[in-house]
Amino acid sequence: MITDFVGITFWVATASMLASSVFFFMERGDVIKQWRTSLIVATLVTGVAFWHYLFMRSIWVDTGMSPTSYRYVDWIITVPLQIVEFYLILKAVTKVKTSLFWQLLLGSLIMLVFGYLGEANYISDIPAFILGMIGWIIVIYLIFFGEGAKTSSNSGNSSSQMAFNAMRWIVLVGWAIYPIGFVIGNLLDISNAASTMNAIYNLADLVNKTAFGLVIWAAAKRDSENK
Ligand SMILES: *C/C=C(C)/C=C/C=C(C)/C=C/C1=C(C)CCCC1(C)C
Repeated sequence: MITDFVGITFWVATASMLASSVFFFMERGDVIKQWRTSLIVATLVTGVAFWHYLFMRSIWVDTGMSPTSYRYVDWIITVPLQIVEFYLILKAVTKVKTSLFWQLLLGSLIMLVFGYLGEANYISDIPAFILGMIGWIIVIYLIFFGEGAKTSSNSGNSSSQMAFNAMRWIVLVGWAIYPIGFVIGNLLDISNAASTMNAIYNLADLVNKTAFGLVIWAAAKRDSENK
């Protein structure tokens, strides 16, 4: 239905996830070997999201309810894959401690598990939100000040540093769209809270999955041309 604005955002996100997947997959052959896995993982991120968006969209259009479980199942797969990307783009050019990967993973899982427990009403929204924020802050700390930041600045590869830098700003600014959606959908008492929250989450996924992959693609191309 054309009057269902939120339904349209689900539709656009579905199409974009498919288009991005095809693009990243096709481009993988056009970059040097070290970057290929990163492009394949970018394909997996948008591909897994495409799959979930097919279901999320029909739940929204058919029932008018938030597809909370599908959304969190999608995030619990795609966010760790993006964490893998941070690790891979460093590993493509330098030595990285595997503990960095586990710490990033732990932070992102704390964020998502508490977000879900709040949205699915297993625990109250405010503690869920605060604990979720702590998980996100752990990730931000690691990539801006901790082990991740150190490894990137010591890598001596400008393409990898460019990608790392753009990706961490996506995690700071792009990821900030999600807690805004959570607050609007769960903490504020406004009308159309569920619609607004879903439109915001859909926009956030577009930025954070497609743009995130594009940044990796751009760095991979640049590094391949320099070789
Ligand atoms: C592809 C999907 C992505 C990148 C999903 C990211 C999700 C978040 C950054 C969620 C963040 C949240 C908080 C920081 C606080 C608690 C509520 C959440 C789970 C919405």
